Amino acid sequence: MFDVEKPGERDVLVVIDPQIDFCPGGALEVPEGDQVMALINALAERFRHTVITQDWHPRGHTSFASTHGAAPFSTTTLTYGEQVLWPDHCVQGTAGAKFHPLIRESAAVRAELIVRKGHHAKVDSYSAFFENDRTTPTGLAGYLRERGFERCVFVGLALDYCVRYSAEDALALGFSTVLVRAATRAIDPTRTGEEALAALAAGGAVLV
Ligand code: VGL
Ligand code: ZN
Repeated sequence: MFDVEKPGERDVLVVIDPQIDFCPGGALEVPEGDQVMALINALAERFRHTVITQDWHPRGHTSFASTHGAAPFSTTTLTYGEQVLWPDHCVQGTAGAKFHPLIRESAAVRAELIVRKGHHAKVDSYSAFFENDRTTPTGLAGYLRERGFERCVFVGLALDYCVRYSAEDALALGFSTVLVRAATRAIDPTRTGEEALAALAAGGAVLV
């Protein structure tokens, strides 16, 4: 069994979107989002390998409610299917798109790769592996395979969107998939957060 205290050479810590806009006071806040940062840093010190994703949208991105003159948290149908419309967040180069200060000082210093996603103006990307059209790859799967990693250990924000989609894709791609529950938080903990945990457990992810 996987022991999170003793990660091996083929295990990689995948830190999803530890950004200021997803923390309390940010543009798309995740309740208690800031509370995962210290634990993520502690994990990154134990892992031999860490990669981080960064939500990184151009202004006027198709996932922004403002782009469509719609209300934040409403949904719309885009060319690739249903899309939740978010408040403007993680705009490229803005303060809110930066990593949380604790991450900047520690996990981000150790990270071997930073994957930016959501940079195509007309496609959103929740998953670290595929954009929301479910076909455009970010390149992460190829990177991890080429480096010989076998197990992805997920932490970060938000459990019900980017962490869930990333972990589900990791399972589908054949990686052993672990979620460290204490190092993630959901945008909606009681509804979509619980659904995410149930779906990941049912899909074969190990929750620790
Ligand atoms: C995320 C919604 C929009 C996330 C990113 O990191 O979970 N959620 N963009
Ligand atoms: Zn986003």
